Amino acid sequence: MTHKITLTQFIIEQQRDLADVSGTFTLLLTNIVMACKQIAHQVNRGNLIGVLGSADTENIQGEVQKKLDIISHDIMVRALNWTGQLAGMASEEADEIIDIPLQYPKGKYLVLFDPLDGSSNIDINLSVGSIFSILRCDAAAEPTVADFLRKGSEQVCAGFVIYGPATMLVLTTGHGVNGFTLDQAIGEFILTHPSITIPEATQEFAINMSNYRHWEAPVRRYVDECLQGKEGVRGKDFNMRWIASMVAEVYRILMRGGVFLYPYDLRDPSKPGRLRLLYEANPMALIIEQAGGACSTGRKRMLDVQPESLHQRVPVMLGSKQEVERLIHYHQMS
Ligand code: AFP
Repeated sequence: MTHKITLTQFIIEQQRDLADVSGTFTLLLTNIVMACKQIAHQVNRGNLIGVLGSADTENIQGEVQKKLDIISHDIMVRALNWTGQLAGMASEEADEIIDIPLQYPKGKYLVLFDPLDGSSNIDINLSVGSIFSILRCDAAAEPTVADFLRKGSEQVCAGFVIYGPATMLVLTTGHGVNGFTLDQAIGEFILTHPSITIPEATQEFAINMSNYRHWEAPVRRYVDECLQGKEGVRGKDFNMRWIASMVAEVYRILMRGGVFLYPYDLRDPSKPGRLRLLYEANPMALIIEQAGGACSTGRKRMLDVQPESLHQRVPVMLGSKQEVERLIHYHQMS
C-alpha cells in the first residue's frame, strides 16, 4: 500500500525547511483544519439535524444569515480562541474584530475567515466552503482593526476547505499550493494534489451574466469577445460556468484553468464589488498566484491593495494568467 502523507506530516516537513517557524504555526493550522472538519460534519448532515435554512438575522453586509453561517462561525471561534496562538480574529459574520478572552493566553497570529462561503447554496445542496487567511501580529497590546488592515502580500498562509462531493483542503504557506482530500475513514486530510499549477490559457470563464448591464466597459468587452467565440477576435470558443460559490469556482480553476470575475458594479458605488478583500479576495489571490495564476481588481494586483476597512469589498478577476492580463490591459485602455 502506498504511504499516505497526512496534512500533519506535510506541514511539519514543510516547516522544517522554513526558518523562524515554531511549532505554534503548525498547531494553529491543525486547529483551523479541525474546525473545518467539524463544519464539514454539520454541512454534511444538514437537514438531518435541522441546521439548514435562514437564521432570520443579518450580518454587517446586510445579508440574511443562514443558520450554518452562524454555526460555522461559532465552531471556528471556539476552535481557536483558547489555543494561545492568536492575537485576534476577524469573521465575515462578526461586525467587529474578535478579541481573545482574557482567560486565554495570546499568540502572534491573526486569523481572518469567511466561515461558510457560498451559503446561499446550502439549501440546494451545492458545494460551499470555508476560507481563511493568516497574518503575523507582533502588536504588544490588544490588536486593533489597523493590525488587520494589511496587504494580501503579507499573509503567511491562506487556504480554503470545499465541502463538496469530496471534502478538500487547498493550502499555501507561500511555497506553492497543495490539495488534500479528507479520508472520512480515518478523519485525516491526505495529500492528493501536490504542487497545483493553473494552465496559463483557458477557454472557460465564470461570471454572473445577469449583472451585465451594471459592468464597466472593459469587462463587457472581455465577455463580449468570449461570447463571439472563434468567429471573433479570440479565435476560439469559450464555455461558461457560474456556481455562485467562490470556493467551487476557484477549485475548478486550480484543477483545469479558467477565469472568475465578480467585477465592479455600477449599481452602488459604496459596494465596488460583492466579494470582501480581507477574508475572500486576499486568501484566494495568494493561492491563485502561488499556483501560477493572477488576481487583480482590474486596475491593481489584489495582493497590493491597501485595505481601508475590515469588510471592504473589491472587484475580483482571478485565474489563468493570460486572461487576467488581458482584462488588466482592457482596463488600462479604458
Ligand atoms: P454567499 O456566501 O452569500 O452565498 O455569497 C457567495 C459569494 O460571496 C461567492 O462565493 C460567489 O461567487 C458570489 O457570492 C455569488 O454571488 P451571486 O449570488 O451574486 O451570483
